Amino acid sequence: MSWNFPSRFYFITHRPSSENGILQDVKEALEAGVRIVQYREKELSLRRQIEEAQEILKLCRKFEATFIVNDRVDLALAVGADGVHLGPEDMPPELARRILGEGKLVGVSVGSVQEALRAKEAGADYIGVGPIFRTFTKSDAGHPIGPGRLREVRSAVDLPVAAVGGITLENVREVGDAGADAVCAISAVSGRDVREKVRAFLEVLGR
Ligand code: TZP
Ligand code: MG
Repeated sequence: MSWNFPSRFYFITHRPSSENGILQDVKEALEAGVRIVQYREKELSLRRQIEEAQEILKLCRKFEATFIVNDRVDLALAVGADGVHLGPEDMPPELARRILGEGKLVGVSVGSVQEALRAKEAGADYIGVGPIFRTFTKSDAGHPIGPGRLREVRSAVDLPVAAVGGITLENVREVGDAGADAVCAISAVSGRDVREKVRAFLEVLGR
């Protein structure tokens, strides 16, 4: 394993619950100490996504943070992002790798040991594991797998692991103890006071 998350909180944008706008949210997360940001946009036109992603990339560069684009390999390449994050409905990771080359990061969502092994085989640089707990943020997230399954995935696959789904300040320690290298939390940090909420997570996680 050569690459690992540059911060233990992995920030994901979420327009529906943002009160101050995505750019402000990203800025606050970076100010709190986040060094990996994912642009996850399910509403805007591709043209608007390109414009917004370019702005987020500028912010990430200023803080020397890694910038990942969710779902779209073309958008990631077009704006010069550091990588993509792909789920089961997106481009297969092998094909994304063929397009992006070795110099970009490919993250893959998994929910089981088998899927994690497949992601490793496909050349993933990291895996997003979840949903750990019940989530209302992603309607098709599937059944919660729990910290136990997270631990199994962690010990079966030698890849950096980001845990996602229903993670809060109350349960994040348990998630860290189960072996997550980083955590993603959307509802627990979105809305207002993003900086303070993210900072509280980083305090528990230690970086
Ligand atoms: N992938 C799996 S669950 C999820 C994503 C993007 C949503 C996480 O949001 P929340 O609010 O932290 O449960
Ligand atoms: Mg996707």
